Amino acid sequence: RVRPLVDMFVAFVIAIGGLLLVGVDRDCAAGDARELPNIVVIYGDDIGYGDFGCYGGTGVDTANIDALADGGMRFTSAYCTAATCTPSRYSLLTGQYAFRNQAAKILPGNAPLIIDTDRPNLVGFLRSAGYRTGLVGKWHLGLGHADQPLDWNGKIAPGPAEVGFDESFNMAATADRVPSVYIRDGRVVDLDPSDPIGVNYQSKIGNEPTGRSHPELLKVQADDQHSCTIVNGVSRIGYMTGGKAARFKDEDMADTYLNEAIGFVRRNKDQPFFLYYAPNENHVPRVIHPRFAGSSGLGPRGDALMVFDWCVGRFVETLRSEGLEQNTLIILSSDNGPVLFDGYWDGAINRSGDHQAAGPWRGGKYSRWEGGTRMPLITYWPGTITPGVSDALISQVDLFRSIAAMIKTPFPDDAEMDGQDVSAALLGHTDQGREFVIQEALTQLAVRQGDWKYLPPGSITERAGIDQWKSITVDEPGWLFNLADDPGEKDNVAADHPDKVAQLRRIIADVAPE
Ligand code: NG6
Ligand code: CA
Repeated sequence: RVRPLVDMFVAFVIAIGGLLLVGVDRDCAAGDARELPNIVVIYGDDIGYGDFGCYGGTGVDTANIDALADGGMRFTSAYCTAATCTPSRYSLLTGQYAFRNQAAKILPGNAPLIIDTDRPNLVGFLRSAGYRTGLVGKWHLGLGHADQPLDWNGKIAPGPAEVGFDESFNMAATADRVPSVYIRDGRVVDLDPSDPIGVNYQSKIGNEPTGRSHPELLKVQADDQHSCTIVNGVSRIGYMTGGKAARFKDEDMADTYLNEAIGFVRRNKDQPFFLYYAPNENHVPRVIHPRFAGSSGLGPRGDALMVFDWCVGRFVETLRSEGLEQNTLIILSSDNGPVLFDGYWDGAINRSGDHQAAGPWRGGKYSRWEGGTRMPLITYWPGTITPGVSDALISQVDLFRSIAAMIKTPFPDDAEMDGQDVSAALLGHTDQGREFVIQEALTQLAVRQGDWKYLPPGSITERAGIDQWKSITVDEPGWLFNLADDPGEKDNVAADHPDKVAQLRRIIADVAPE
């Protein structure tokens, strides 16, 4: 008669022990929503490999980011998928190379959504896995349907919500493109219905001054493409009318996004959350809040980096004060390489001093050279990630699959398969990342494998200083560089290594069949 009671007691002890184990061991937590780590992606804009102090940047004090690198993993061979914004962001969220989607090119502010909402993506995946998902900052992946005009004065959909974000506070595209307003959960913030918004990228609408007609009204002079409607003393790409009360002030944008990011964390701290925090810095126009203006000595571009660093510091401090730091993985990176002049005469070229925004690498935004896509990448998770520096080869297209592996939730069978599981490298357990990385600039591809970098034949267009572009032709059989001997990609050694050229060319042909 005593036996069942003993059995029950033993079972009870085992059950309690099991529960305790689950409580302390994150590895046992699969499927238990309460044990999932929070995940925050902090995604800078146009920030280059060499911009932060921890990557050798001089002239800008990035103490907060340097502290993340000191306490986490800092990667030296991490790549965004493309040298411009839209394709990189597309790949990060979908796990698909952007060149597979014709629409994944730099989008105007009134472009339709380019993410297929019927396919799995990182955000929807995390939501299904039990996460509360939030977007704060730059979107630039399109809004609305392709076959019907978008009404900016009603519900703006499909967009972030249909991609999987429970909460969103974002601008439509870039700060230099209209409409210059914030959108919260699919509706323009502070919109006065009696002053409806109109947007046009083909021809002028309304009778407001433009950069072309009224350059004397501008805070910063702009090139022709950036000389349409003036909002907040800055002429933009594209025309807009109405929405006066809703228009943003560039000077306040960083604080606005930071406060939204902090608000998201505080609201959702009692459940696992995923936050995609995408500040505007270092994209143009670089219109700096007075308390940071002049803080770097490098002009507005350096000042914008100071702003970014300060925001990162405040954000991490919030995680710390909320007691979330030990249970939050932060992934900090950028969407494409640096650019000094990008439409506005803000002094970035003249005032860059010794600061090498792309670090030791050639080129920057828009280019297939290393500077276009080799990005700063820091992963930070105190207590879980042991601090270090890693040269593991990583592409941002890997994040979806790697995050799925980290939270031990099966990667959907029907998800895009361009990404690989490099979670062990991201957590600092190994220096082994992917075998090769594909780089894209303006739809043209390149490949890096080990020390080798190969650019297939074709022409390259790149920004060549103020208001200029230059075209370079890569001739047959393409250009090969040995990055160990020649990090600046100056010395084409294709003729000496025909086998290497053929092998790398084959990688591109396999990944992207003509
Ligand atoms: C380019 C703009 C540039 C910037 C870029 C998008 C011109 C000449 N250049 O077309 O200023 O807005 O698009 O940047 O208009 S990105 O980081 O969002 O890709
Ligand atoms: Ca960008």
